[in-house]
Amino acid sequence: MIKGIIFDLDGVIVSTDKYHYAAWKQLADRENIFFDEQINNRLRGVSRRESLNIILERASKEYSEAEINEMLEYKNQIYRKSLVNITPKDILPGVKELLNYLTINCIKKAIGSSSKNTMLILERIGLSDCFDVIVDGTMISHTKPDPEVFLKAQKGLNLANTECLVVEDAVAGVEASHNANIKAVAVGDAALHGVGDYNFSNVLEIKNIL
Ligand code: B16
Ligand code: MG
Repeated sequence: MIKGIIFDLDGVIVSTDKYHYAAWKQLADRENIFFDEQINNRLRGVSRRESLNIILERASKEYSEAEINEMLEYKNQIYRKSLVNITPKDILPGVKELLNYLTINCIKKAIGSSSKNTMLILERIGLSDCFDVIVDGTMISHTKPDPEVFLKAQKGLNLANTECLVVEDAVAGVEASHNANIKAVAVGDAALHGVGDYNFSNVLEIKNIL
């Protein structure tokens, strides 16, 4: 029986993925590195540093550690500026209704995100008090598909792996969930790839499997 749901943030609760893409695109253009939406799909769920490593696969020069840090900071500044535009209206369809349903039915809720901007985003969309447990990019050493973020969330919820469900939009995130031995509901890009134990177009469909 499912007693807790661990939500990924970006691409599940709110569509910040378009802002990540726009910021990375601006950096890639500045550096004359080819970058498109297809490559961007590989950045879903992985840390900022690992995302840059993927973009730099197409770079024609080697970058120093100082240059890499400057690029990470440049991208994050652009991204954080765009987060100012986010409001509760940006919460993805079905999410609020599902969260209310879980609260009414005493099913615990957690966030398991790779983002170091998680708290800022949750505050912008008015959901910072909505979760029993929040594990974000500031609290982990290994990025998805490593299971660390979900294992920490599961521990915080004080539930067995079989009592939890992860909701993810990233292929790397579904892999992380499986590496933690937790079943995954895939939405968005991960659902298009059919990698989840369940592949849904709207998170509200989760009600049917509880
Ligand atoms: P930040 P999630 C992830 O969030 C994003 O999907 C990924 O594109 C991003 O690189 C990562 O957070 C780190 O974000 O730069 O804000 O620390 O999907 O795990 O909620
Ligand atoms: Mg995501």
